[in-house]
Amino acid sequence: MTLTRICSFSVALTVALAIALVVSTNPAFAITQDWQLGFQDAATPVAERLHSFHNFLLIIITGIVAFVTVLLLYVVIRFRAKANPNPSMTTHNVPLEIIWTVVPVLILIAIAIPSFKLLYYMDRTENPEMTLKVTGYQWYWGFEYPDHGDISVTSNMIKDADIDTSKGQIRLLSTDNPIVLPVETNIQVIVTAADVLHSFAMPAFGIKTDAVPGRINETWIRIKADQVGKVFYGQCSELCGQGHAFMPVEIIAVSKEDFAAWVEKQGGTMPEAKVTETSATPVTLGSTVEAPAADQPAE
Ligand SMILES: [Cu+2]
Repeated sequence: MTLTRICSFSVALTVALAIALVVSTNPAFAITQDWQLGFQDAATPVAERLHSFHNFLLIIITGIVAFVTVLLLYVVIRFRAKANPNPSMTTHNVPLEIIWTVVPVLILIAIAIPSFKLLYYMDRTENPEMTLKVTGYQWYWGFEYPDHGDISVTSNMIKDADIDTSKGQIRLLSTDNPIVLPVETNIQVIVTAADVLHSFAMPAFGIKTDAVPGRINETWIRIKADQVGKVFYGQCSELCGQGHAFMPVEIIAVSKEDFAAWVEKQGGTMPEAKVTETSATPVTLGSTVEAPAADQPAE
């Protein structure tokens, strides 16, 4: 096999691999599909950016793997004992050594800059319109809506025997109390745990945040407008004991109007227009968020 052939074969393989991994399916439900390649569809801007960062890295690593493979094959064939009976005694090549030091450094810088930008983007939303408090328990999730009259919802997995597929329930993922979130809303999510470590993960939202007893971690969600009516599933992602695999998260994305109706049904109240006084709520952690709703009780 000539070097040109090896090269073109590697390039073809690289392109095919990249296309196969980048192309994602378009599931009707926001869950992982059989034979799916790639991620679940992105339902938030964070997930969108994570996917494009992933695709960017995929191109870089595919290029590196292809380059190293071609180089190795070339060396193995060209410099084998039969083809090259008198090996060169060269031990140093200054320009080459500079290149193979500088190029990897440049590649790492090219990765680090978008990586840090994304990390800070994912960290928190500057203008939260509402807060969702998530608490991990052994082995279920508690959700509170402090801005909506302290609604509190406990979500347990539906047991296998009680799963009703005619209602669209999914084994190991459906819960008895799915939580409801509005689309097009900056939702500040604060995550904690009441017993051991858990992790609140929702693949379609691009979030996975550790739930640590005695501490509050923060993340955020803004569900895109075209996701109305979709049901999203996530799971605890920190080994938390015997029931770890049985504490799914089920979130239904609804329009703002439907969310207000749901809040009312839960016995909560929609917050009035936000006041501009300084927030006294500890959950804001010294951020520059707007003050909480006027009817939010002091904590
Ligand atoms: Cu857990």
